[in-house]
Amino acid sequence: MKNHDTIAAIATAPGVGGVGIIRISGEKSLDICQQLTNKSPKPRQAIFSNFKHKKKLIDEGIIIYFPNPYSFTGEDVIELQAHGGPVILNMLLQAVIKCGARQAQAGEFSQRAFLNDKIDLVQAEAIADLISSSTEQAAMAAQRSLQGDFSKKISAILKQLIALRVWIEAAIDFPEEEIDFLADKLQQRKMQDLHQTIKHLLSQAQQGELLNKGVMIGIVGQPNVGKSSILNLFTRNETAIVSDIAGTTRDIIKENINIQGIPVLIIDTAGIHITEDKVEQEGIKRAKQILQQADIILQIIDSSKNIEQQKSNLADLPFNKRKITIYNKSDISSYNSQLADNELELSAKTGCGFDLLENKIINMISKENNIESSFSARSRHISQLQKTLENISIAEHNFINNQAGELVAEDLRQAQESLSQITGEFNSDDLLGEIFSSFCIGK
Ligand SMILES: Nc1nc2c(ncn2[C@@H]2O[C@H](COP(=O)(O)OP(=O)(O)OP(=O)(O)O)[C@@H](O)[C@H]2O)c(=O)[nH]1
Ligand SMILES: [Mg+2]
Repeated sequence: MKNHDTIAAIATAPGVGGVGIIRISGEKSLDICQQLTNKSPKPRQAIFSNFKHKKKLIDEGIIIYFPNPYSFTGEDVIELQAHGGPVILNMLLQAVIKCGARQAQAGEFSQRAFLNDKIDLVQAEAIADLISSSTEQAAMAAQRSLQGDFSKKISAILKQLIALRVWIEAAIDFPEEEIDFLADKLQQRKMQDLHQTIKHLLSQAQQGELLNKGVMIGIVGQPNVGKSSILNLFTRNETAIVSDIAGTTRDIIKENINIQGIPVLIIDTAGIHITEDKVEQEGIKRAKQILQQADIILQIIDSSKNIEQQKSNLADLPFNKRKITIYNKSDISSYNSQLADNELELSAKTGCGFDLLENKIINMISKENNIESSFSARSRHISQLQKTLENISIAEHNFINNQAGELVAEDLRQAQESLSQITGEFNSDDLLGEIFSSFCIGK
């Protein structure tokens, strides 16, 4: 899939800065550099030069030449470091284009790096995630993916999977080696191990996705229980109006915050109850939508009122998500029963219990995985891992219960295909286009 166009783009962020970089990649890079500078730079050495087009001086700065294959894209790359103003950089880019390059599309440099085997698809996605990460934890997770932490785990599983395929294909092809291969306990165990390993990786990837895209937390409950007061605790601001009038919040209120380094979108909602008020009804409808969309639900109960009544009023709602039940207003009452693991007492008024709430949220997100070593992931990876797991489960069933060797071979082949798509083997051009077009220009 060799690409013959030479591409160029401003690689630094739009706006004003001390230095701005134009990146050029492709066969004509060196030739374009010579046209603009009259110089032939040595590999990986910074040299100072004028940048001229048709004898007109545009700017001066540094040239660096990265000959293929030792460059980000794997092609010949020239970087021109000029002054970082948008007008001057655009003039320089236009000159580069007139000398034979074309404007790069979004993500095209990374796409070429992928096509030239410099990075796999997970790493290419990690670059975009690193750039757009909103907290330190998320950035470090993306960095670990970029360094190959996630890809290595996938390769290790692929290796096991391929070994199993080799074994079963050989067993099918040479039946004269008359042993009942499907009764082979060692291979059965290997398949079960594989199942467990993929399951564990899936759970790590799910956490990685939360770190990457952020966790959506919805605050729900009946009117006046203190939902908006709790939102304000999280934002450390008077974000939502708090009043003793039931039905104060009618709309959805969203704020981006971070809890111990994890990006969180926290959402306050209208109190759920039966009402004739049209505006409130719409608010309640939206609150219920949040209940479906959020990753974690905080169900707020006013502990100074009838607790069982409130619980039963909310009982019909789809709380199938990870849920924390908060007995609020602990300063004026107390919940006398034993608290379960996902329950706690809080006073939004005094802040007492808030640390515990934050810790519970963090524990819920990082249940069995250590955030310090987690890597970033995307929903695309999760769905491929889920498919792989499904294929393996079917393979196990066909192996152990049905004793159907041919079917097991096909299931394992499909599992390998699902898994390989994560790092980018066997992907369609459409999918690649979709992934890379979401990148920024110059990356
Ligand atoms: N004593 C005490 N009062 C609280 C506490 N939390 C909230 N309140 C009071 O309860 C009332 C309702 O608080 P809000 O935060 O507006 O409750 P809400 O659930 O958002 O209410 P709606 O938006 O109407 O659904 C206000 O008068 C708050 O001051 C608490 O922990 N202790
Ligand atoms: Mg409110």
